[in-house]
Amino acid sequence: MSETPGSRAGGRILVDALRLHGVDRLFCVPGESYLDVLDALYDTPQITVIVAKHEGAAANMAEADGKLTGRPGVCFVTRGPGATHASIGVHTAYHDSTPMILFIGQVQRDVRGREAFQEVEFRQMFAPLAKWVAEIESADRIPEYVLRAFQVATSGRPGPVVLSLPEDVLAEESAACDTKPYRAVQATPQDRDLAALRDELQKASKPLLIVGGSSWSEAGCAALARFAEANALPVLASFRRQDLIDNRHSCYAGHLSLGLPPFLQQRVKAADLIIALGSRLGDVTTMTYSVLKPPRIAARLVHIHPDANEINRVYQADLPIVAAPSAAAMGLAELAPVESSRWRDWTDSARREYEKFIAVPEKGPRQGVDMAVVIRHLATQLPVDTMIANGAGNFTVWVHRFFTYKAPHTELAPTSGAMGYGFPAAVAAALRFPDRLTVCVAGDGDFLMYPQELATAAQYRARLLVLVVNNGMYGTIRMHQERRFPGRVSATDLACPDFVRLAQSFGAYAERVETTEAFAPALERALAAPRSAVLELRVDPNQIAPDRRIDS
Ligand SMILES: Cc1ncc(C[n+]2csc(CCOP(=O)(O)OP(=O)(O)O)c2C)c(N)n1
Ligand SMILES: [Mg+2]
Repeated sequence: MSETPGSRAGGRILVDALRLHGVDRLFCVPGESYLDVLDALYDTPQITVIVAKHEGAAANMAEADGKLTGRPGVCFVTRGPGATHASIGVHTAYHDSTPMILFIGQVQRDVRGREAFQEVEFRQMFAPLAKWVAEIESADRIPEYVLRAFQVATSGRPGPVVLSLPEDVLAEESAACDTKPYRAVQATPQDRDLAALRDELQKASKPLLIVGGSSWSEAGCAALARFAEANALPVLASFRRQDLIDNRHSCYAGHLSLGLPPFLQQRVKAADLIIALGSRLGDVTTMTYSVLKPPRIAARLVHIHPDANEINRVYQADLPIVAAPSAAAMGLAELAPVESSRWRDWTDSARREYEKFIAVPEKGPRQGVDMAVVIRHLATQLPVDTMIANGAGNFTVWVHRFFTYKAPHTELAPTSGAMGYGFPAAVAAALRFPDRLTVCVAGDGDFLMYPQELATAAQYRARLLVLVVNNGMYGTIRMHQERRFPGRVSATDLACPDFVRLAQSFGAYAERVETTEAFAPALERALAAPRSAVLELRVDPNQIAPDRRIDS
């Protein structure tokens, strides 16, 4: 301890700063490089420390926590090995515009640049992955850097910040003063922007609202629904932003996802006014820029985005508006509705097409569990605030098509397409909202990225349900392989463990489900279990997508 009154070790200054900025939980894998932080946490009961078993999982957990709360998810890892593992969560936070801060224990200052033990130059490593990356070079400046990290992560287009912490900076004593708590700064639309948008609507005959982006508030989502309803606007969700409007709403018309069905392609192409609200109109949402062709789309374009740098980046907007999506939605909901009778049929037919699309197809798989029936069952039987988490793989096609998201902050799905995201995200969700149900739907390949996080779920008593969709392969890649190199299966088979025994060994409730009929009773038993549950669903490997088989 220091003699100087008011002097604190860097680790203590840092943890005090976290508290001051409202952090109540962090995810980590420990390392000797940040012992001073761990020591300060020892007597900081206000911050719960969740120790994951792999930094990839810890970072995904922090990302999911940031996605659910709108406040930066916080993760701590150690030097090169920890940071390289954790980088996937930073990448996802960037693509998903999620506020997140990754703190990395770094080698001490006087050995920097010698390729010291586990040393990496993080400012270079994270330059293209993070919204901002910095190394704190003196304990005196910890409060300043941490405040800026929170500010950058949450303002404008939210995203990940990486702070590197040399070990001796964390041990250094300093009389540095705390800062004020951060305040997220968001742009609001100007009245003349809103009036111009209303003029655009008045001139339109086939308007379409494409919603996306992050950090929507519940009030923002409610305003979005009011605006759509008052103007009878069809609403499409950007890639993996399906929870912004209740999918049962009469204006909701579908999801701009991978493998976009022809009816949605045509709908987007036929619109004469696109209002992109919060969405970047990215690669997947636009079917690799084919349904909306840059630089000028056929329709008029109103582009509302929180980051001025996104405006005219790819698409030339007729009306650019810099505003946070929720603030924009609230402004739009206040506008006098325009006369919408001329596009009633357009909106109603969009809804009818969507409803037809989510009905269970008549032709199901030839064996095993029918995922369309399973996901429709979940959609109709689970509480409306159930959180659904997934990673990447063809199993997600069933989830995104047949599940109806009904409330904000119920979809935990990486727009980055990162396998392994869903399960750690679900653990974080179950810990954040223990009174809500959390369901992770994972492919066999997807789940095998971080199955050991069952130990984390058990350790912190997170209760969640995992559905492992077992087709014995990396189905997505096999699908692409069959298209380009038919019959030449290479590196896409999976040798799976016994998922039931694996889950049981971690103390979870587990069952194998082999038929569609067996699913509903197994689900009931799993939900009644007093701990986390894993249901392994055996599915037809040839049924590679809801409407496509490998063998025909
Ligand atoms: C971290 C990561 N590694 C690799 C990929 C490439 N990839 C995308 S989907 C996929 C297969 C997923 O397999 P599985 O989870 O079993 O789902 P399935 O497609 O069989 O339904 C792979 C390897 C990825 N998206 N992310
Ligand atoms: Mg699979």
